[in-house]
Amino acid sequence: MKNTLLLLAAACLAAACSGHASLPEPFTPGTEAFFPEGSHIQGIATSEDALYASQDCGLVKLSWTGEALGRRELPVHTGDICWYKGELYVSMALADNAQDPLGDPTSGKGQILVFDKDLNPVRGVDVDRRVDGIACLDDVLYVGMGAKEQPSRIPHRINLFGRFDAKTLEEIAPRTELDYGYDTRYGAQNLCSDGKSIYISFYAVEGAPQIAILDKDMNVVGTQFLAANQGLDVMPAKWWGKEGPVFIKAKTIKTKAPETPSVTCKLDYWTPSKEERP
Ligand SMILES: [Ca+2]
Repeated sequence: MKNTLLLLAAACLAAACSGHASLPEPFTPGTEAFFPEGSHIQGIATSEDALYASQDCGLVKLSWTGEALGRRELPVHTGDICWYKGELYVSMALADNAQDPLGDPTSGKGQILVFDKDLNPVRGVDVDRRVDGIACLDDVLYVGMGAKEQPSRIPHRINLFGRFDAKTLEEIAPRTELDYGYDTRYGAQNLCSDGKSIYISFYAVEGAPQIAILDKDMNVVGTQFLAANQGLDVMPAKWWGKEGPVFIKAKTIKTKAPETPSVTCKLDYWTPSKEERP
């Protein structure tokens, strides 16, 4: 009996040391989770307990088996999101679409809003530009601020990024004019971090890598080919493989029928290809 218990303990220890919890199955949530008249998915954020998604009109919370756990409507353009130390950070654009039908992200103002795990507002700060694309690394929020110069829908090389203290939301560094070597349309779409690097997904020009990989000082250290403009995040570390971080990306599934609009998304995993990892 004693030997059996010892063997059992050894087996449990080996399982704990070797590894990794099984990844949740890729899934497509039911359409009831989303705002049916909202936009495509703008961003996703992972916690161990839930998966969050944003549409232009608000936030959505899902279980890892795809159940709808809550929604919060927001009055202005809700962009990319990130989860950090138990809070959900949201990049917002305050542009007036009636006056700005082309949706140029270099006009208008922005906000960074913070919510608790149940989507209750906690704090926020105004920003002098629209913001979209948000990730946190070492208590610093990295935030996309669109193209440096208008009109940003025209292919351009320079996009602006800001850095903010995650707790106080104070801007703590000079803005970065980022050129990762390729033209982009609009600014950053999604930012995420594996705790070491920042991954930025762009609408890149044809043939260019869509992902720029930066170190914490915002130096470009690599690129990857992946179209992921509707939500990209790193899975919590308990689900990483031996090769390192596992990413999750969202692709919107949207019906266009005006009488029965609906939105959901297909969620899939992705791992950066080795040769292009920093
Ligand atoms: Ca993000």
